[in-house]
Amino acid sequence: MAGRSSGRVINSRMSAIMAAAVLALCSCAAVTTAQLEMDFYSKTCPKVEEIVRREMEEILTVTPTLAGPLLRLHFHDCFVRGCDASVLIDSTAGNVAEKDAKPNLTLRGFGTVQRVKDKLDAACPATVSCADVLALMARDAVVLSKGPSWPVSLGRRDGRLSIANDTNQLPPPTANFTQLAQMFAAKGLDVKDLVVLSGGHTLGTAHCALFSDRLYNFTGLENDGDVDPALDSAYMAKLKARCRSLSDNTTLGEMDPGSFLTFDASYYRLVAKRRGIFHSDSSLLTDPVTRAYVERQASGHFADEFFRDFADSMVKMSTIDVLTGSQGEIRTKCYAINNH
Ligand code: HEM
Ligand SMILES: *[C@@H]1O[C@H](CO)[C@@H](O)[C@H](O)[C@H]1NC(C)=O
Ligand SMILES: *[C@@H]1O[C@H](CO)[C@@H](O)[C@H](O)[C@H]1NC(C)=O
Ligand SMILES: *[C@@H]1O[C@H](CO)[C@@H](O)[C@H](O)[C@H]1NC(C)=O
Ligand SMILES: *[C@@H]1O[C@H](CO)[C@@H](O)[C@H](O)[C@H]1NC(C)=O
Ligand SMILES: CC(=O)N[C@H]1CO[C@H](CO)[C@@H](O)[C@@H]1O
Repeated sequence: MAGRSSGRVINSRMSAIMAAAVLALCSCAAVTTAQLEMDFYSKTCPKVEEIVRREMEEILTVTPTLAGPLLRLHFHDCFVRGCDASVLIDSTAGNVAEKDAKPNLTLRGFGTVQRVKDKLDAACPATVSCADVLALMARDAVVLSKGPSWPVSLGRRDGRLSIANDTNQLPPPTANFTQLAQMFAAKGLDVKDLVVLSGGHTLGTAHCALFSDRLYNFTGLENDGDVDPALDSAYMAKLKARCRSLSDNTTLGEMDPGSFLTFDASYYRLVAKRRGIFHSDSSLLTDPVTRAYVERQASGHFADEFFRDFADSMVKMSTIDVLTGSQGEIRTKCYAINNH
């Protein structure tokens, strides 16, 4: 704790020095940067958190299965061009956006983000960014699924670019530990963040097509025996009964069967039993540090610790490369950049 807050003091001092240096060097007064703040909207939209929470309660009451997708949207946003709501932008005639890249095919919840944004704009027009809306909705999705809460500092600005190719910064489900650790490090997240945030897979569902290589085509042979040896064989039989072929791209499986709507530590029990759904999940057993964390959590006695860790890592993830100050814009429609 002490380390973190003194780090923040040093950071803000350094950014003050850097800002002074930038001002001295150029006349680029047009772009100013700032820190995110807890009370960023206290004067301009004091009820922002209340409004988001109330909408989220309604959304998840009607459609509880949206908790997972809304958490995942924030993850995909932050890993690609920073948490700037670029994940929400539609492609245009001249540009293929992130949404239309392969990893997007399975994203959901876009409509509810706009619904919350519209509610906020009715209360405080053109004030709250879509990026902040995503960060708040992800937090509330976890809270309302009985998971931990965390403070969401605000003041993110919305980006004006969304490029399909940039989604290659998202780890694929086939990733091994080395790739995962590298892709997280590239976003300023460490191996502990990796094992902790992977616990987000306690919520939601996955398409067979994203893990059926483990059942039928692990080495490219395309037959029933070509299976991932890292997957528990009893569990494999269950998954094969559900995902009947390599070409099935419509069937879904619960990632944490039996409690996929509840945020808890049971993900680690699954992974420890070699029942993680993706190769990326099972690869957490191949590194001694992440394996130790998985096994500790699998014991079921340290859920409070996982909750605190998840909150801390989400605070880190939700500030990756944010735009602030006069960077970017406050979008009106989350799915399109503003017309100037
Ligand atoms: C470690 C690297 C990660 C990989 C390789 C990965 C991969 C995936 C894949 C392939 C899906 C299935 C999507 C579908 O078939 O519909 C998925 C779902 C999901 N992921 Fe991850 N993910 C990772 C990290 C994270 C993180 C950091 C979070 C959030 C903290 C997260 C939250 C989720 C959630 C909640 C779902 C369920 C979405 C739904 O129900 O539609 N994932 N992930
Ligand atoms: C796509 O991204 C990769 C790596 O991030 C980069 O090397 C490549 O040049 C990009 N391709 C295009 C067409 O921009
Ligand atoms: C992890 O995957 C990368 C890319 O596919 C590969 O080059 C590397 O050898 C793999 N590492 C291990 C330890 O399997
Ligand atoms: C099976 O795996 C190979 C090698 O990874 C790949 O080229 C092929 O497209 C896969 N087949 C299917 C049907 O996905
Ligand atoms: C799913 O598979 C069907 C039939 O194989 C194919 O026509 C369709 O384009 C696929 N959909 C996606 C999203 O890949
Ligand atoms: C939700 C969403 O925008 N899905 C799009 C993902 O990309 C495909 C094309 O690759 C589109 O058809 C989907 O509409």
